[in-house]
Amino acid sequence: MPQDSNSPPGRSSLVRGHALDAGFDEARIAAAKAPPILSHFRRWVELGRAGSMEYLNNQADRRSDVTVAFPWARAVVVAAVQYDTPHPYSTAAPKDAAWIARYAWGDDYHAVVRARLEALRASLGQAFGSFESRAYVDTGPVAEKAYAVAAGLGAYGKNTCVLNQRLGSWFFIGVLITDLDLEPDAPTTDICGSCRACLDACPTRAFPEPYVLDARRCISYLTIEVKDAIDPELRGSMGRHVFGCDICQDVCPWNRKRAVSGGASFEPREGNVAPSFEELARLSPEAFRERFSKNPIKRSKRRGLLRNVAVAIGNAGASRHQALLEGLANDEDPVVREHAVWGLDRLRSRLADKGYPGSGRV
Ligand code: B12
Ligand code: SF4
Ligand code: SF4
Repeated sequence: MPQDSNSPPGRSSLVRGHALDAGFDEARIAAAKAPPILSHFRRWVELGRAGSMEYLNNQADRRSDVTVAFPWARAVVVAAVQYDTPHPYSTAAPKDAAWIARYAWGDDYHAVVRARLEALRASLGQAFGSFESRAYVDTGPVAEKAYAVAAGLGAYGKNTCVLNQRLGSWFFIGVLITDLDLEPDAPTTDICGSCRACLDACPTRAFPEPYVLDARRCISYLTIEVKDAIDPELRGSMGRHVFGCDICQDVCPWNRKRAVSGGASFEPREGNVAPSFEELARLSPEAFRERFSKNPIKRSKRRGLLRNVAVAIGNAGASRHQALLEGLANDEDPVVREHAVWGLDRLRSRLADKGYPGSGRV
C-alpha cells in the first residue's frame, strides 16, 4: 500500500528515495536523541583516548547529544557514500613501497559528500517547503557513527568502524540534521559475532577492548592528527603507512565481498596506490602542494607527510632507500630531520638483522 507522504513514515520513505537520487548508496533516519552508546563518550575523552584532538576534548557535551548544539533537531538523516574501488588491499601491497589509506586516494571526500548533502537538502526543500537543517561530513559537532548505528545504517564493528552488510565499512557518512518530523529506522544488531580479526591484526594494539579505540595508538591518528613528533615507542609498529591505515578494515570479512564501487571520485589519482618512497621523499613544498591539492593528504602538510615517509622507510628496511633518508636528515624542517635520523637508525638495525655488511651495526 503506498504511504501517505504527509505522515512521518511516508516522509521518511521520501527522504530515503531523495538521498539515493542525490548519489548516496544508502540512507537511514535516526531520532535526534542521544543514542545509548554516546553515554561512553565523555569517559572515553576523560581517559585521554582522544589524544591531542582538541575538538573532541572540548566538545564532549555537544558530541554526546546532537540536541545540545541544535535544540530544534527532530531527526538525523545519515547517508553512506561508498569509497571502495577495485584495487588491492594494503595486505597485498609491495613490501618496499609506501601505503596511503584507501579513503585518501581520490578526491577530497568532504567536498564529494558535501555536494551530495546539498543536493539532498535542495530536493527536500522542494518536497517539503522550508525547514531547518545542518549538513555535515566529519567537521560538525556530531558523533556521526553513533547516529548511523542508531539508524541501522550499519552496526559498530569491533574495529569501531560502522559496518553495513551490503557495503562493508568502506563508506563515508554524511549527516543532515533536520527539524522535519520523520519516522526513525530501526538499529541493526551486532554483525561481528565471534570474529576478532581486526583486533588481532592491529599492529599498534590500539584496541583496549572490542568496540573501543585508543586513538593515541592508532596509525591513522599518528600519521594525520599528530602535528609534531610521533611517539618513538610506536614508530617501529607503523609499518609503511604514510597517511592513515587500512589494516583493521582490510582483514574484515564483511569487506571481502566488494560488491559496490565508489566510482570515479574515489578512483586513485596517479601514483596514490602504493606510492614509491623515491617520489614521496623528494617532494619539494611546491610539488607537495600540486600533488595533493583537493586531496585529503594536503591536511598533513608536507612536514607531516615527509615525517611519516621517514618513519616508513626505516620500517620498510630496504638498503636502496638509505640515501633518501640521508637527504631527509638535511631537510629544512626540524621535525622531518629528527624522524629521518630515527629512520636511519631503524633501517641500519633492520639491515643488520638481515646480515647486510656495512650496515653500521656490529
Ligand atoms: C576522531 C575521528 C577519528 C580518530 C578516532 C577514530 C574513532 N574510532 O573514533 C582517528 C584519527 C583515529 C580516525 C581514524 C579513522 N577514521 Co575517523 N573520524 C573521526 C571523527 C571526526 C569523530 C569520531 C569520534 O567522535 N570518535 C570518538 C569516539 C569516542 O567514538 P567511537 O569510536 O564511535 O566510540 C564509541 C565506542 O568506542 C563506545 N565506547 C567507548 N568506550 C566504551 C566502553 C564500553 C564499555 C563500551 C561498551 C563502549 C564504549 O562508545 C563510543 C561513543 O560514545 C569522525 C567523524 C564524526 N564527526 O563523527 C570520523 C570517522 C569516524 N572516520 C572515518 C574514517 C573513514 C576513518 C579511517 C578509516 C581513516 C583511515 N583509513 O585512516 C580511520 C579508522 C580507524 C578506526 N579503526 O576507527 C569515518 C568512518 C566511516 C565508517 N564507515 O565507520 C568517519 C565517520 C568520517 C566520515 N564522515 O565518514 N578517525
Ligand atoms: S586503523 Fe590501523 S592502527 Fe588504527 S586501529 Fe585500525 S589497524 Fe590499528
Ligand atoms: S574484522 Fe571481524 S570483529 Fe572486526 S569489525 Fe570485521 S567482523 Fe567485526
